[in-house]
Amino acid sequence: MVSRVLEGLGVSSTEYQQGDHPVHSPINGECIGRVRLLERDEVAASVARAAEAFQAWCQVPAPRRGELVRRFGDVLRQHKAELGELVSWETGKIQAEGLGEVQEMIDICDFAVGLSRQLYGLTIASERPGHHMRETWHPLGVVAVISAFNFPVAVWAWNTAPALVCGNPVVWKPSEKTPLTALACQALFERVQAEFPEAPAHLSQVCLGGRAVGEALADDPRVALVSATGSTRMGRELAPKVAARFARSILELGGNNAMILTPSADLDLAVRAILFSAVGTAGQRCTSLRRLIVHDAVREEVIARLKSAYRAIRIGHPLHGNLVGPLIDKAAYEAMQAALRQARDEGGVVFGGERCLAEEFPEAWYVTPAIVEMPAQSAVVCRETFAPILYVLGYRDFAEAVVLNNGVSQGLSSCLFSNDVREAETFMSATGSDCGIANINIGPSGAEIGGAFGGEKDTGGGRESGSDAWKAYMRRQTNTVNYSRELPLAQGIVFD
Ligand code: UN1
Repeated sequence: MVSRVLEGLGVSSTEYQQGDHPVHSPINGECIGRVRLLERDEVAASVARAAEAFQAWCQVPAPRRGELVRRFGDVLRQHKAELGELVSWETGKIQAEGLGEVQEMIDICDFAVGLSRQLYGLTIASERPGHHMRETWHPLGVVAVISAFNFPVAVWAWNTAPALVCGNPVVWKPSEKTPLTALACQALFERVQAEFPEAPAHLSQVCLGGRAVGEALADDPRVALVSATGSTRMGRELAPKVAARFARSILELGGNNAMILTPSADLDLAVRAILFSAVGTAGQRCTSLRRLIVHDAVREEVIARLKSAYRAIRIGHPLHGNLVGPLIDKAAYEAMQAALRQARDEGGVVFGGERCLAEEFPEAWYVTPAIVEMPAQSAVVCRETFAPILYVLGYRDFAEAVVLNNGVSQGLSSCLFSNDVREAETFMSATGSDCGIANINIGPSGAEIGGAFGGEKDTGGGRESGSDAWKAYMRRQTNTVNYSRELPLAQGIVFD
């Protein structure tokens, strides 16, 4: 099944069958491929090839670079169904979400194509007569992308489509848990690249591997930008390496996203939003809803409605019409159980959270999503556990709810359900949510590509995808041009 999809996408069996690193599908634990992981010293050769590609690619006009990305978007449209299915096999995402992820790739390609004709710089008024000032944006250099298992293809595309139109080659280290989707993306990309004589070889490369490969990319002086998505722990190790050589990083690390649910909210809408964001993707999005901060006046009702909605959720094979698929692996299941034990120790009351379908899928890790009523925002609530656990906290006044929202170390996404304009505007103001994303009357997950995506504090501060995130992939140059016959100095300095 998976081999048919892989071969249809252009991945050869030597690439996915001959390594010693097994790839297991979280759907049923089956081994769906064997890949070879690179050693640290093999990474240098890939970076060298990318550095050479940069010399040619940075000279191709940006709109022409955009044309290549446009074609890549077309090829993704043609292969959306197969690539989406492969995402499901490799991550356990349900079909709609696997397809959604490919759609996110298509969307960022479209965005980047437009961008390829809009890499605008400023003109700046000079204080000197006969002078012009302006700002120019130039290609940056080799971009390394390190991505996580949960969005195995979209996050690469968020970075790669803008990086390419900005004139940079990309070296990609996907998660060791999801190398097959990476090989498929690379095969599709190479198909498009073959149509572009001006596109140099090795414009896009995949370096399969673990931590050593990520470190080699972070340490290599030819890598100008490292865009890394993963845990806060990973970011803490990686960022100092990149900073030590004054290169750039874009960090998309942990989230611990909250919803404040107020008494004026539309509860029907809120319950649906909670369900998608807390339970969708089996709680394995960095934007998943993890904390529900609900006003005491509606708390009992909301919990009762949630419990009945949770009981009705169809859990099972993600390609068979269910709403929740498996966790990625046994370690994820164990981390979830450890969090639930700790929550109980900290006074939490747990609903759900058990393993299920173990007879049908003994090698896979399906769980019932958990709701945990907590007496306070204790240690376990402050930690990101990548599983469908929703901690519920009560509040009485709005200011207290905002303090709880901001009272964790992560700062990715947040949302407020309210029909009170004062609360909504306060939440989005300087004294409101401290997160990179603050939504009103929608959940914290499922962002569109048009906005800059990322967060503050332990989330790492990076922004990628939409808005002006492209600027991180280019170097800014300030130009001052004297078209006069004099040489006036700035600040009125006379030097003669
Ligand atoms: C992630 O989980 O790493 O906003 C990315 C969302 C998706 C991206 C999530 N567009 O939920």
